[in-house]
Amino acid sequence: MLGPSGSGKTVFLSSLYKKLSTQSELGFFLQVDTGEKRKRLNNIYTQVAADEKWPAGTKYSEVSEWTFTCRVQTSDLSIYDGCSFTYLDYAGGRITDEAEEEDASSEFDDKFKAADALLILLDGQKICALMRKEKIGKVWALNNLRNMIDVMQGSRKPVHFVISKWDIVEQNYTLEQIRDRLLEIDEFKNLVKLRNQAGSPVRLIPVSAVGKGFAIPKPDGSMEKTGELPKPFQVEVPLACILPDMIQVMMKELIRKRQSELETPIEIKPNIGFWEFLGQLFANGLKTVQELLPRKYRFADETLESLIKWAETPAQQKIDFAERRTEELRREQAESLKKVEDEETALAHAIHCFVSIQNQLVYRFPESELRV
Ligand SMILES: Nc1nc2c(ncn2[C@@H]2O[C@H](COP(=O)(O)OP(=O)(O)OP(=O)(O)O)[C@@H](O)[C@H]2O)c(=O)[nH]1
Ligand SMILES: [Mg+2]
Repeated sequence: MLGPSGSGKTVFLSSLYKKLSTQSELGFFLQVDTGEKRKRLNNIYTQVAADEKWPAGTKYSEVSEWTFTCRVQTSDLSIYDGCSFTYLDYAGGRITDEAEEEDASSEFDDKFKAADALLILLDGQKICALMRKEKIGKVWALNNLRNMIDVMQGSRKPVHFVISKWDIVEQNYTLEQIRDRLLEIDEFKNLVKLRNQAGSPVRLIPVSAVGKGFAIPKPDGSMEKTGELPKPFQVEVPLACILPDMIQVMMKELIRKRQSELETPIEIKPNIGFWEFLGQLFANGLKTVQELLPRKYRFADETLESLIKWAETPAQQKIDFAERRTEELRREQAESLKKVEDEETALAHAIHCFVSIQNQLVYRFPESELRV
């Protein structure tokens, strides 16, 4: 997660954990790797929810890694691990501030290079300032946003933009208005364009760690708590988008490579199904694709198949059918839960849950998938 100071990384992390650490209708839950870390996250969240003050900004020397395991519980109460992911928390100044020479840490930069996916956190308050044409909004676009785009330029990894503090933003602006304004920024537009051309989805995902009515922005930029209880909004969505999108990128890459090896590339005709196309491209269809994928992405055929089907659905169609898909996906999710009996089937179920969450995003915010 790339985000400058004050953009909401630490609060988001605690709220994500709070929402996903207990069983819910989402179909999976998270466990953090150690008991100490669990207590730490619970304490941060308690401070967010109940204290007058917000947690302090993260210190420059504090770089922490949080490994979460995504787990599934079956009807006989057995629990299986589906997949795990690691979230990096750090002081946002590391991305934007000029470091003292001895401070410049290449170890930290290497962590970004090693990440499987990048999330760019856009500070909702700064976005509001940009919409109001205020100076801090312009500085944000010229400096913070620019720095973050620079970090991930040249990378082929999936990237999504996450808008923090949506509870504040939504009172004044729609996602459509914000998308249009961001696309006026050349660097932003170019990034989306390049990604689109490469067939890699880029999303704009609104989240709120605390939900509507929890805080009121003060003129000095601080947030006053109202005393309401927090209701985290869409904090699980960025996580749910990463894995399905990663597979999509990888599949496209495999196809591109294979096409370039062939003397006469195979055309994708509108009337030919994707499976037929794969069959023509790779002698043994899915089996060959499996062998070409890096080991950690060799999911069960069924899982891969449902992901590819979803990835190949044109964006407009996803929007048009989102409502109908909700029911269908819920059924598929219930079916995949029944089949859970080991780690592989737990992962398959987790992926079904992720696709359902992604579909919900498309339904609520059709403009979240960025296209230029
Ligand atoms: N209204 C609202 N305010 C939020 C939300 N999330 C964070 N904030 C505000 O933003 C401030 C900064 O959030 P942090 O999570 O500490 O920011 P950070 O990115 O970790 O900042 P550094 O640690 O300095 O890099 C908080 O103290 C809150 O005032 C949110 O979802 N809604
Ligand atoms: Mg922090």
